[in-house]
Amino acid sequence: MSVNKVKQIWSAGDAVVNAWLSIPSGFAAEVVAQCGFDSVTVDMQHGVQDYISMVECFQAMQSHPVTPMVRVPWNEPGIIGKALDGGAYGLICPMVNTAQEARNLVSYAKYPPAGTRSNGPIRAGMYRTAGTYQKMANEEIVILPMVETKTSVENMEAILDVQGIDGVYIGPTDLGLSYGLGPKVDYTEPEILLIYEKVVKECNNRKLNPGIHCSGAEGAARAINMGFKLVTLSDEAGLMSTYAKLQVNQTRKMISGKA
Ligand code: 3PY
Ligand code: MG
Repeated sequence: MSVNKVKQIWSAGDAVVNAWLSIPSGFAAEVVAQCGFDSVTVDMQHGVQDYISMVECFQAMQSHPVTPMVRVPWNEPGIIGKALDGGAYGLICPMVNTAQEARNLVSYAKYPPAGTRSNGPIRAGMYRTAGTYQKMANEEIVILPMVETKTSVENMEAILDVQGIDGVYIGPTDLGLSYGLGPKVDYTEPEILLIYEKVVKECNNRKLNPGIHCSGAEGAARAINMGFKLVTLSDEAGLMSTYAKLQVNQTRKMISGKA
């Protein structure tokens, strides 16, 4: 059986509920990691995260049953190898537009002969006894290129045919922008839903796992019902600000007698 909870959930045919960390704080990661998520992703692209804060977030979530994942800032071998060395067991990569870019991503993330990742799992190696990490990393690390442009939709089948990916991850706001819509997260526009249906169908045909960024329970449940196998529920900054605003507004209404 896989040691990666995300892969275990997929093997059982179920959907992964993923958290998203924008705040560069081990304590924020610790709070989120005990909320019942299956995986927790540190966002190094748009989150206020750097390499050290990513490592601190991974350390903080280690005693909780979640898969540590990262969204790297770009499809670039230096940061991909370094993020994996820091302990990521899942890799989400933005703006993968072609099959060649997906092949590059796989190559950066896997040790030879499957890829070109350089050896040195400084922290990831400590998850297991010395020398065993490299033997299982190629199989265990989840690789999800992001489909988030018109070009990537046009190349979707070729991208999904690339050996070594575990699925794709939809970035709805970038995708919408490239179609002249939005930006927003939980689209219900038919033209975008048709794309989602195609992603799910083509992934199913190849036993791959489609993932998508959502803004909360409603969009996430809708995505899972459509067949998505990994959903992100906003980021912790979004969840915090939504709940804080709700409480502030409720308090003000109550004291002015309008509640
Ligand atoms: C997008 O919506 O474009 C994303 O990348 C989600 O984080
Ligand atoms: Mg994006």
